[in-house]
Amino acid sequence: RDLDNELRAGLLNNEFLVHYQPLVDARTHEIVGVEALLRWARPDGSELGPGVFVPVAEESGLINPIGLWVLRRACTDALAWNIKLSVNISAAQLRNPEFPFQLGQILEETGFPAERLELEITETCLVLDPIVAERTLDLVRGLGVDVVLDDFGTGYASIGFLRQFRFEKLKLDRSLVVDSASDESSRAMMLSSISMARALAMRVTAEGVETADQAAMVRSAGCDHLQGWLYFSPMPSSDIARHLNQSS
Ligand code: G
Ligand code: G
Ligand code: MN
Ligand code: NA
Repeated sequence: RDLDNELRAGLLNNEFLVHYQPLVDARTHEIVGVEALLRWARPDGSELGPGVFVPVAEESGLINPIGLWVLRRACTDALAWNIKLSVNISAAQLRNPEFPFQLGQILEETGFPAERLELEITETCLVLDPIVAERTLDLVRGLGVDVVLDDFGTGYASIGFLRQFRFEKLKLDRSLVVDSASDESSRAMMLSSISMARALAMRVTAEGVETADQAAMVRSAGCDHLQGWLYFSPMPSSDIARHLNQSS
């Protein structure tokens, strides 16, 4: 409850910020996109990550205005970058019937091209209320925005589930990437996830790539895009602009 009041004040007082982590092409290592990651710089000088406060904001519904703030901020920051932008969306946002219309409004206000935006959702967003989720995702796609299944390999997402929702992309969870470098059964699961994604015409990103060994393995397994500390850590928007200028 206390944290919830602080979050409410934080939104009014502009205490949130968005960092961006690049995704690179698995072959060329060029930056092909960024993932927007929310941070909270509190008045006492401490910084909190979304893992701590997003669950609280989800419970109170405050994630709805916070999530819209993130989208507006990220679409504004990334407007001049000629790459994809991924934004994480939580279950409560996906359940909000207003969401697709608010998203359309933000695209219009900021002038951000819908084809460059992707929304990252997790399977928990979908299992709670698959019918509402499917309708919302249809409206989102109608705007021209892609949908990405995040954290794949941590939960229970079945093949039927992937067929039903037809994601444009799949993100292999960090734990799967880490474990498959050392463990045979994790590697088998990763390889079958990738071939399944291919069969369904989905692109695949490996996240949490920290070592050259992991990178070699996920690349040879057929991942299209790589993300992780080996390449880039999350950084402020001004640093992204600098990296993009250097590589062009
Ligand atoms: O950046 P960090 O590792 O602290 O992120 C922890 C979790 O918070 C990740 O699962 C990430 O998907 C989620 N997250 C980051 N930014 C946002 C955001 O803007 N909205 C939502 N709903 N989740 C976010
Ligand atoms: O759940 P989601 O995939 O959205 O979470 C992304 C989170 O993973 C971000 O908070 C980011 O800080 C973190 N992250 C990004 N790259 C790495 C990495 O190479 N290793 C680890 N341990 N975490 C990472
Ligand atoms: Mn994510
Ligand atoms: Na993830």
